[in-house]
Order: sequence, then structure tokens, then C-alpha cells
Amino acid sequence: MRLLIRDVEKAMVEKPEEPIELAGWVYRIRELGGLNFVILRDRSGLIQLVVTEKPDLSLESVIAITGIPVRNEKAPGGIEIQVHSVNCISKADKDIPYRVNGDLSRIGLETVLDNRLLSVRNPAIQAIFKVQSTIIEAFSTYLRAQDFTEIRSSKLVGSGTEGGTALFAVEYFNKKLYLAQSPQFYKQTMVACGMERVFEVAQVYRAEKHDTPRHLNEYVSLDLEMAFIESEKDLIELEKAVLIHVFTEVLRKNSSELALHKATVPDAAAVERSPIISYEEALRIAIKESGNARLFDISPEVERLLCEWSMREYQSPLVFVNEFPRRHRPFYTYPLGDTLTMSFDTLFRGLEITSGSRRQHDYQAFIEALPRFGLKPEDMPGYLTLLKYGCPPHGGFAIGCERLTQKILGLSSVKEASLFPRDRKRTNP
Ligand code: AMO
Repeated sequence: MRLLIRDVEKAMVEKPEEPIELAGWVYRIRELGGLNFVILRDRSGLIQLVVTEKPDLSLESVIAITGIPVRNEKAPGGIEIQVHSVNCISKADKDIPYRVNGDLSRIGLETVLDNRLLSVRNPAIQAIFKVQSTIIEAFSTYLRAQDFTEIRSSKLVGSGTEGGTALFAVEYFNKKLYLAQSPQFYKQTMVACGMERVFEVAQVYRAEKHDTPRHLNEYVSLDLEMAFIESEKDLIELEKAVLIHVFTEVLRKNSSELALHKATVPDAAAVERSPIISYEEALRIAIKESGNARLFDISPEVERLLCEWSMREYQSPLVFVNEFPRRHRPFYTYPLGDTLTMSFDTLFRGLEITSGSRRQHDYQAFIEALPRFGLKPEDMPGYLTLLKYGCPPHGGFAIGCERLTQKILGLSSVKEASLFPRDRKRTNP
């Protein structure tokens, strides 16, 4: 029966000298002192095979082998297999256009993304998506345990909710629809409908024209919404607990993937220590940190400065910035006084990973505020219905899944954390 590479050592201890079967991909082939070394790769790791006869193998071919595992300090991982038989199940073309086992620090991002169907074979690249899978699972598991219900809302919508960012239009029979920027309206609707606590993990679409290391035109949004909150501070407490669970699970399940990226996750105490500062205070701190008095917004540079400040003053890589001015937040945000809002952003290792807020749940106040955003009640029949028939105070937030993955692993671009990224130029594979 086929064993996984990670279970070879256990098998050696339990049944010494017994042959085992492995199957996987040929990662590397080397000839040394008359011996042939093949590095085999499966989903659980790499192992060295020692083959006496020169194998007729090409890199990335899929093979099955039988052999005896033995200890060898010089072998990667300290174990190698003395191979008895090799069966080539699927021979890879020798003319492979991408070096799967190449040094990633010397292969540019564009080459990695252009050759995605081959580059994901590299263990360090595959590790990104194993970590991402854990992030999504931990986010969902934690919320389910807090009595949240998972929803799936339509990605074809009649209008946007986030303002500021453009929408992709879709021809829908004889109508024009748009790809959803966020499940904002639907998650609020489900709360108003009495579900009280909902979450959704799904793709969202932003027709943003900029091409930067922090933007994708399609990304996975980890969304939640809950009823009966008093302010954004309740949401910040919930996000801290969610992040602690995510970091704990990544550490528990993905220690080898973290090691491949020389990455660490913050411990619970560091998350607990993270400061909450108002938007105004954030700008003051950034101005003081940089000596530049001309900082007027939470720009990428300010995000970096604030995280450095938090690391130094609180030994935490996270900062929560709340009380954003009304002009910076969407129409659905709950006001704080006349000019501020009950809203927040989460910054992690120099990058915004989350936005959230309490929402306006009062029908009359919602209508009265619309002109501030250049909107009319007729533009928003859905929102009016949502608020008209009994809607509790509520709020929520959304974490950018790729941005969180990027920052956990220390990747230089968010695109590395998307399997098949869509940006202005990239629509393939
Ligand atoms: P916002 O538009 O700030 O808020 O998005 C929430 C989070 O999503 C991530 N994000 C992106 N990631 C990659 N590429 C992009 N182009 C991109 N744009 C946003 C970021 C960001 O913090 N409806 C609100 C959330 C809410 O209030 O519940 C919203 O979508 O990590």
C-alpha cells in the first residue's frame, strides 16, 4: 500500500527492514560517485531515493517505487530509500518550460505566475495555499463555534455597496448587472432577517485600475456580520479572537509550511496587546514617526509607520485604527457625532487586512444621511426594505484572505497568495 513520505519514519520504526511503496513526482535527479539520487515529492514532503541502475526518468514525471528506508545523516531529512523497483506512471516531457526545483529568490514573480500550472508544484509555493486553506478553515470553525451561520450570496448584483471602487459590468440576458464588490448588502440582510450572526467566504471583484503589490481585481473576502453590537469595539474584540484562532491553527497545522517561508505567527498575547487608536491619533503618530507633517490619510506608508510604532511600543504587529471620518466610509456606516464613524481598519505587519463598522440600522437616519453621499432613497430600494421592517443594531467586517496569507508568510506581493490572480494585465491561466 502506498505510504506518504511524512509517514516513512514511523513505518521504519514499526516495521524495520520492510519494503515500502511511495508514489509522487520526480523533483530532482543527481548522479554522484556512481550512484543515482532522485528526490521524490508527494503532497507531504520530499525524500531521497537511491537507485542503483541509471533511471530513465525526466523531472516531474510521476513514478511509483518500492524500496527499503534507511537512515543516512547526509540525506535531506536524515532518511533515504534504497530502491528495488521504479515504475514510471506518467512521463513528463523533457522540455519543461519552468524549473520547478529552482531557487525562488531568483525567479521573478511574473515568471512564477505565467507558469502557475508548473510553479505550484514547488513545495514553498504549494505551502502558501496550504496555509490559506487553514486560514479559511480556522475562520469558519471559530465563527461556527460562536453560533454564526455560513451563507452564500449572489455575486451578480444590480449595484455596488463600497463606493470609491469601480464595478465590473456583466451582460445578463438583456440587462446589465455587476460582479459583487462585497457581500455587504446580503450579509446585512440576513442579520435583519433574524439570523443575527452570519459569515461568508467568497470571491469579490474590484475594477480598480491600479496594479500594486496589495491589489487584486478578484480576491477572497472573509466576511461576517452580527446583530446587537454597541460599537466597532465589539467587532475589534471579535476580530482579535478570530485572528488568535487563525494564528494558533496555522502554527499547529502548518509548522513545516511556515518554516519553508521562515515565517512566524504572532502569539495570543501579542494580539491581545495590540493598540486601538483613532484615525486622528493615527495620523499624529505617523507624522511624529516620520517627521513628515504632510500626511493627510492612512496611506500605505502610514500603515507601515503605524505597524512599526506598534511593534516598538506594544510588541504587537497589529494596530486597530477606529473612528474614521464620515467622508472616508461608505453610506451604510453608523455615525459617531456629525463627522466621525463607528468604523475601523486592522493593520497587520504594515498592511490593511480588514475593514469593518457598525451599520446605520435606523430607517429615518439612513434616508437623511443619503444626500451626503450623493445618493437618493430611490437608488436604494433594497436597503430601504432591509431597514424598514425591523432591523437590530448590527455591524461586521471583512478580512482580505490573500492579504492575511501574504502577511503571515511575509510574501512580497498579494498576488503570490492568489492561485490564479486577476490583475489589470493577467487573465490567464
Ligand atoms: P473594504 O473594501 O475595505 O471593505 O475591503 C475589506 C478588506 O478586503 C481586502 N481588500 C483587497 N484585497 C486585495 N485586493 C483588493 N483590491 C482589495 N480590496 C480590499 C482588504 C480590506 O481590508 N464591505 C466592507 C467590509 C465591511 O465593512 O464588512 C469592505 O469590503 O484586506
